[in-house]
This record gives sequence, structure tokens and C-alpha cells, in this order.
Amino acid sequence: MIAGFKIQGEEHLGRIMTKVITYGTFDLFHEGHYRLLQRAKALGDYLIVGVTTEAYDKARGKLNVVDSLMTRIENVKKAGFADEVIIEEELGQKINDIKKFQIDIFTVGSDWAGSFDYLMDYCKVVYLERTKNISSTMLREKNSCIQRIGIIGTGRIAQRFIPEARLVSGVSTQGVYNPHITSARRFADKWEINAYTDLEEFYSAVDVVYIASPHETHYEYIRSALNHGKHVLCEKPMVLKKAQAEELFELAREKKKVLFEGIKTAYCPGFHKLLGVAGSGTVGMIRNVEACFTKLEQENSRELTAPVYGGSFLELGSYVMLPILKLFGKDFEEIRFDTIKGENGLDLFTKASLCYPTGVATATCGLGVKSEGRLLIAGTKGYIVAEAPWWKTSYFEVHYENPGEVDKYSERFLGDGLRYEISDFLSMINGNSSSEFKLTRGESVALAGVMERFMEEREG
Ligand code: C2G
Repeated sequence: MIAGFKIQGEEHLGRIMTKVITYGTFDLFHEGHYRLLQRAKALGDYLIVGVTTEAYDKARGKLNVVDSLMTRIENVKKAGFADEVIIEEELGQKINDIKKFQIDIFTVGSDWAGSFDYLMDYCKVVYLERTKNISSTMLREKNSCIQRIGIIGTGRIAQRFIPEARLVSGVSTQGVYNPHITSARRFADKWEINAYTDLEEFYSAVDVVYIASPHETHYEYIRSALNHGKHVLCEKPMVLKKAQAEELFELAREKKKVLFEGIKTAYCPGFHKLLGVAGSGTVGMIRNVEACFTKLEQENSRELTAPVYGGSFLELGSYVMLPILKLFGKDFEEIRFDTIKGENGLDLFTKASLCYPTGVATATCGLGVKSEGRLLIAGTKGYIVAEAPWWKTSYFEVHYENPGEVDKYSERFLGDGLRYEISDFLSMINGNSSSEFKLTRGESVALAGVMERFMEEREG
């Protein structure tokens, strides 16, 4: 079928046009976006670009979008590759657009590889290699606040970090560091980022560092990253000695850099809502908090074999201590650890019992024992209960003396939940939020102190 199409006032008769479509937020427009549009246009003759609305970004869990929709549309137009710009406002729109505009090719960056294969029923799907290096100069000229993130560590949590970071606007995952080249290279190739085995070279390529290496290496990496002028987001447990935590937060203050401990529960909307309800007085004065989190691991797993730094409490203690520190504070009068150890001396199951002036608490965790993962907050007028996985808080109830009276609360918990801490970390760096209220440095220091006490008693 020969067709004629109007494109920017030109007639293109006698030729079958290839129509291409792509979608994106295009926030803080940068060269990754520019190169994507450039190559998308080169795939055909007519390029339609769908720019996401704030509502759609919220619905799909894209956080921290800075530019308005109009600004983002303008920036796409200014790049000069789009023949038509539409808005993307809901899930499922892609299929309808492909039909409506008679699209031949859908394209998107390779960070979405596989995510849009379902569109192959309607048109050709092309994943264009994502742009690895977003040069800071270009961004600085446009005073964009894109932060280039470097990851230290290539383990399981680091694997979960990248897809989460891609749903937070204003960050670009630039590279990964691991002293073992094969680990660094394998990880980098999988995620299409740069691999580094030289720490100096790594630091020169990034603005902020996410530390997801083994617990015992955190202290040195945080110190060196701060001394290289990098903001730091470190996986829990941040450090295992109170004095180290105090020293690192002081160093961060001196360097005017942000240091965050990454306990995803602390930053997720559901847990934040739960703390708000608990603090509202609806259950009266809080007198007892019971937090339990167990996760059976293989006997030969790192968590159950790593000498000294393995074991349940170092792995899960940050989660179960969090609600207690949040609700009762850090000034407990006494703490006691009851532990079931494996043959190698690592704890398979630990119950920390704490006494406060106004209440009591237990923090129970286990990698070798399975129990009911529940958060229970008991007060003088009622209680709050959140079932597992309360550490990814999405639902909780408030019960009172009258069993028929139950308040129910729910809140979305998206993906692996790391996007929330990344978004808050970014907001702190960009000065959009001054207070670190979701997890304060005092709470991180207290957590390090509890870890230290536990390790002393376990060794003792
Ligand atoms: N992109 C890229 N290289 C980067 C960053 C982004 O090639 N360093 C590409 C993305 O893969 C995407 C486009 O640029 O194809 C726009 O990226 P975003 O604005 O981050 O949009 P995104 O959240 O990826 O949404 O329906 C929306 C689509 O799912 C894409």
C-alpha cells in the first residue's frame, strides 16, 4: 500500500514510511536521553516520543522526578529528533499507541531489555544500548542535579540495587568496584555499566557511592569514600562499633557529605505511616514492641558460614531493632541476648530483650529457625499488628479492646524497596530535605552500639 504522510510540512510519497515510537520520563535531560532519541530516529523515518506524566510515573513507582511535564516535553523537542511528542499517562497505553499510530518499531534503552517483549505481538521491538557514561560537565553546565552512582560490591543486594536506582530520577549508575576483576567485569557486563578494580579510578568517575560489600569492609570503604569527597549510602549494618559510627558521621559532617545507612524499611512509605499511627496516640502509650524476622538460609550460605561477621543478628538485627529504636529511642536501661548457636559459633536464632523506662521490647531474628515474622506494638488503648513481611510494610491493623473495632491501613511497597532510600538519599544530597528523620545518625550510632554489644557477648 503506497501512502503519503505529512512530516513537518514535507510530503513523502511513494515510499513506505517506517514509524518508530519510544517512551520515557526524560527528566533532567542528559546525553543518555539525547543518544537514545538520536538512535531511535535513525531506526526509521518518523519518530513519536511518549513523555510520561507525573501521575503515570507515580503509578509505576518512578520517584524523584524533578522537571515538570512541560519542561520534559520541551527538552525532548529541543533535541530535534522527535517528529511528534505525545504523553504517556497509563499502563497499557503502549499497545494502544502502537495500533493507533501504526507503529513499525518500538524502541527503548537496554536497561529495559526483556521488559517490553510482549510488544513483539504488535511491532518490532529494539533495545538500544544504554549510555554508560553520563559526563558530569554537560550536566553541570545545565546545573542538572544528576548524581553518578558507583557501587562497591557485586553481591545479591547490589544486584537488586540497579533496577531500583533506574526508577529514581536524578541518578545514573555509572560503575561497580570489586577488587576481583572477574566479579567486577561479570557484574558490569550484566548491567551495562563500567567495571573498576582501581578504587581511585572508581572514585574519579562517580559523585556518590553505594556500599554493598561484606559487613566487615564497610568502615574502611565509607572512610575512604568520604575522604574522596563522595556522599555515601551504606548497606546495613553500616558498621559494628559505636565509635566507628560516631567517627564516620563526624567525618561526613566535616566533609559536608551525606552518610546514610541503608535499612530499606526505614524509608518505605508504609513503615513511615505505621510509625505515624503509633505516635498518634491511637493505641495510647506504647508499652511493648515485639519485632520478629526469620529467613531460613542454606547451611553453607555466606550468612551462616562467614567467620565472625556471619550469623542472624548481624544479618537481620537492623530490621528488628529499627521499630524499637524508633518507638522507644536509644536509651534502653538494659539489653540481653538469648542466642542459639550453630557448631561454628554463629547465631542461628537470637532474641534481644530490652528494657526501657516506659516499656519493654524484643527483637527476634533467625536464619536457622523459622518463626512468625510479625511486628506487634502494644499500647494502653490498643495494639498495632503488621504481619510478615512487615519489613516491607504495605499493610497493618490497629486493634482495640472491642474486637469488632479494627482500623486497617495499606500503602504500596514497590519493587525491592531500595528506591525509597535512594530517593531520600538524593533529596538529602540535593538539599531538598534537610532532616534525616527517617533514620537519624543517632539511630545508626545506636544500632552500631547494639551490634557491638551483641558481638562482645557472643565472643564472650
Ligand atoms: N537511557 C539510556 N541511557 C541512560 C539513561 C536512560 O539509554 N544512561 C534511556 C532509557 O533506557 C530510556 C530513555 O533513555 O529508553 C529515557 O530514560 P528515562 O527518562 O529514565 O525513562 P524510563 O524511566 O527508562 O522510562 O514508559 C517509559 C519507559 O519505560 C522508559
